[in-house]
Amino acid sequence: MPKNLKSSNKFPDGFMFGTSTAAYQIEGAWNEDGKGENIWDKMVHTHPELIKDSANGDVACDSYHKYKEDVALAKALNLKFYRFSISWTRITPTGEAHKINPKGIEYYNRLIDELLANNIEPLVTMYHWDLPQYLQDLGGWVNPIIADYFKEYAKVLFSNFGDRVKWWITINEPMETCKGYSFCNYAPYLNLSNTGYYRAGHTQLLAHSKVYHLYNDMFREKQKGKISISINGMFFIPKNVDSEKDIETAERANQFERGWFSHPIYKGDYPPVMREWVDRKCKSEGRPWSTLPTFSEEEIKLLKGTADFYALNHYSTRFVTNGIDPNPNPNYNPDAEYIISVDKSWPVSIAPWLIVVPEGLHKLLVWIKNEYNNPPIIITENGYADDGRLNDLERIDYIKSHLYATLQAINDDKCNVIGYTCWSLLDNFEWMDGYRYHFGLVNIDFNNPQRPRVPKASYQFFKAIVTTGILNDSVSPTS
Ligand code: GBH
Repeated sequence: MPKNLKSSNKFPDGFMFGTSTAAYQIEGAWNEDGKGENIWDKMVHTHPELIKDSANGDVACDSYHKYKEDVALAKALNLKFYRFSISWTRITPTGEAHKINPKGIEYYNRLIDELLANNIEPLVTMYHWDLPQYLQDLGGWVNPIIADYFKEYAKVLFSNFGDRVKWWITINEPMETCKGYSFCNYAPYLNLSNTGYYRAGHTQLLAHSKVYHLYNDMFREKQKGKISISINGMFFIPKNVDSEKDIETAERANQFERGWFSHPIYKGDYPPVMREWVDRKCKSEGRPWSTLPTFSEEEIKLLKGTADFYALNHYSTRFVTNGIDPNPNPNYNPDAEYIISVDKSWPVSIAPWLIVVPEGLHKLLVWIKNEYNNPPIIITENGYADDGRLNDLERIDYIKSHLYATLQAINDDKCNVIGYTCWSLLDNFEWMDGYRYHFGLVNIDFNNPQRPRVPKASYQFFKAIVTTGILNDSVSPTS
């Protein structure tokens, strides 16, 4: 980070700041007030050994009971919006929309009203990885019928909350959902290899487009909201910038990582390079069909143009070179044939995958601008993991440098970034990593039944930026 900010240090008027969270990671109350069982409930209870320290989200931050405290913390930060997700099985315990749980509707009504009473806009994720167990038993996301269940669920949400919710995310990080079907990274913890991986993605894309059209057809005129899907991933940069091969490989890696879900939504179909590589590989393996499903002409038409803004979740960056990794990281799709590496100078957080490369965010924002015709972008997640310490200077550095990268993209490259969301307001349940990694601006002691909330140094730091819209000298980069 340069000492003197060359780029203007002021965010554009109207730039929106928020924080982000997800139902299973904070709510707790896993079986209260009629909530049904979802795939995370099921996995943590039947296979606790899969989660670090056998932790679970049964209580988590207890936000189901303490949501007013969370909103007060958001209010004191001067946030414009608060991103949270709705627990599908609180609304419909089995995932079937003809069986609604009124207490679930009441909970989110109270939360939304509390936010609005404090002048904070809700930005609502419909699905953040907690599929109803009943729908999983039907096959989960590899079964195309789940797209219709999702649409019916979305109809319940628009009908009940759309009068007050104007920002919607259909699905959080569809690529990560797929890893739960192929690489055993998350619930439902299946290993269906690339067939499961791509099928789960296909159904999610169709589910997203159905919900987008449902909104257009039945709700948009009256409710006037905006809808997108939060797309995540590493950014890949060529290891050797002078190598044509590395440049081509990085582009292919980015298409497999991010184009997989963005290309259908912005251009109508899977990225050509992905189609070509997966089909060729499947053919060489002697498979009768490609593991990457195909969309019908009609589906392509329905997919194209189904994002009102680009919702980007981003944490880290990698170098790539061409080739087949002799020690493949099971989290990366082998079909894309690239080898990842890192620069030794890049700081590593407590979470080994979260390596700090702010210039990656800058480059990624420019990539999105060029690839998808300069869409409005909201960064719907960005944040840093540590051990939960209150004097969290590394988190401050991370946020500072990533906000500076965002300013560079806006000022120097005219990227249309309209919002930034910090993951997360509170320390929370970090999926397979249990409570080892903390991402909050606010600390929670998970051994204390009261789950006391204690703001960290980064909370005060973020508050100053949110309040002034300026990344000013007192918060200028330190390194
Ligand atoms: C987000 O996912 C989630 O939306 C959120 O729920 C979560 O709490 C937050 O980030 C923080 O993790 O380099 O091979 O080890 C981030 C998803 C998790 C994807 C880590 C990449 C590492 C792959 N990322 N994963 S690897």
